[in-house]
Amino acid sequence: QAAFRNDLAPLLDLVGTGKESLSFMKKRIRHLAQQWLRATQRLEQKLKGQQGDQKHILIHIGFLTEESGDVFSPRVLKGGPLGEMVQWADILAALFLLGHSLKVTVSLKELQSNLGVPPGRGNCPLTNPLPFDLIYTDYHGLQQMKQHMGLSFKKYRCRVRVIDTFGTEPAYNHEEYATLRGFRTNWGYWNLQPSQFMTMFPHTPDNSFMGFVSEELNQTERQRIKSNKVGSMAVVYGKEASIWKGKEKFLAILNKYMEIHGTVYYETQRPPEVPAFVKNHGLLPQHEFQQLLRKAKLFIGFGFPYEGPAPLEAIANGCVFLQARFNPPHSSLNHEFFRGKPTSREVSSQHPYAEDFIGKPHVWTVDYNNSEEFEAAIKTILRTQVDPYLPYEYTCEGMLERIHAYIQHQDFCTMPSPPPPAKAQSPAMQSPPSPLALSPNATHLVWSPNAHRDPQAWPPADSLQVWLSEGRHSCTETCRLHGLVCEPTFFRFLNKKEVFLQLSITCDSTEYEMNHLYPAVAENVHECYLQKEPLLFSCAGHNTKYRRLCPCRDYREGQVALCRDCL
Ligand code: U2F
Repeated sequence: QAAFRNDLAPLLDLVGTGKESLSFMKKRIRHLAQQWLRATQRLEQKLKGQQGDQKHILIHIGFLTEESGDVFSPRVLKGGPLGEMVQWADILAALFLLGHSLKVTVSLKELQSNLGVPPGRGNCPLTNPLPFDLIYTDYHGLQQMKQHMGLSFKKYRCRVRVIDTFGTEPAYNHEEYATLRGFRTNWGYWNLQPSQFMTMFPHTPDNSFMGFVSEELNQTERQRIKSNKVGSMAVVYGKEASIWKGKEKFLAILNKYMEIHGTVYYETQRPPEVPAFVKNHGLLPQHEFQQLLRKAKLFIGFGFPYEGPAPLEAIANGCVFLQARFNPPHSSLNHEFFRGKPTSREVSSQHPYAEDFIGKPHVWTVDYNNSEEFEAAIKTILRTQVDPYLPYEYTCEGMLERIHAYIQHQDFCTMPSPPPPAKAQSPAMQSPPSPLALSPNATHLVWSPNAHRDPQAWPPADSLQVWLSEGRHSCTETCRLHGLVCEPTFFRFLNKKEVFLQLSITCDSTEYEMNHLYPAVAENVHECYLQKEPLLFSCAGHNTKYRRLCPCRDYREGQVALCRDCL
């Protein structure tokens, strides 16, 4: 049984020293400790003693190893990316508080010794069984494990969880398919279960949503912040000077209405990209940055960085976030930053989560090419009152609840057992045909009340609804349009010929093929297709030629990763 912990100090000793990135993470853990501890107590009460098993967990942060170049650590104090470190610090805190036994490694040598690879020996199977139930790592770490575990990598890869900021879609994960169909990637094809990849935001439901946390406010702090807001103060999103380049026009408009602040890193003098009328504080320690956000009315993004933590922190501290709409959307097909990333996701603004999951009055997404629209948005924001807001999934309790559910329920090592082969039974012994799992409900299918419900299945299958997509929509979008979320583990229930029939779809032919858009129907030619390769079941992806069969489910308010009965 995992006993929830009530002290984060011992975790700090596990994390190690000697890198700016590690100091940043420890500082963050220390600063958020009280908030984490309160959340752990709340979750403990909610679970009423059902804490589940304690796991032995290895956390190998590959991008911080010298062997992978460790390009981030030297940039921690220079305005470089911090989002990944924010997330790893929070993962460490959550796993530790949930009572698991942790080992943390940030070098190849430590990795080898923890895995049980004798020094100097590479690429051989492990001599002893792997001493960890779970390994959290990233793409760099995955590569290192593959190189040093020989054949054991294949055996144990079901225990791995890959922290993958922007996500990996199934079409890019399947080696043979990706190679044949040109889903090129810099990060390799790993043939993992797509839910083994864990993202920073709920990007594609094919992956698990890991997330991170933001600082939370109590009632008194909320009141204090509201009364101390400086109505005319704006903070620009961007700690590196390059982000400000070419933004003079917007800054000039903004300067007509607001006092502009920045937190841009500099060495000795103001970076030329930052105009003189901007009050630049230099890169601030994280908690001082939060203090600045508490005073500001507006947090404004100029298009980069994509999908970072700062807008959530700003909104949680009562700012309005103003950001650019991307038209056409940015993606790996048309934009350098995303090129080679294993996703075709279309990024419709600097922060699609803020746009889609939060929206107005907290988030304004406007066309920056249209100066009038930009200026009008600023004027309206100045007149708008907003309260601090943090979605539950980004609170400590929300993150603990989600990780706890994943650890107790996600099992990629035991495959669901296939139905017994019909031929093995004599006709007399054959059981009566089981009732169809799904039943029609005017526009879609729902789980049949009399169908067998596997009590072990997670998420529980009775939250399933099957909807048919329009050709222009992926299953992710189709489910969202119905107030639901795509649930890839349910594809197996609808990858059946009779489901087309139940949806009154005429199939002149039905083929099993490898295609990440299947099951689907090419309606005009009455051709139906089923999925031949379960690893290719994908919420992502659309093509006007097909209407897809989409497995959707409900979700808990503010916690999209979990269905209503998922705890
Ligand atoms: C994202 O990385 P970034 O580090 O650029 O993301 P930000 O949203 O700017 O913020 C990361 C943290 O930096 C902190 C702030 C955030 O939690 O509190 N910070 C600070 O400590 N001092 C300051 O003066 C200003 C901010 C994303 F997270 C990465 O995954 C991507 O690789 C990257 C590029 O898209 O963007």
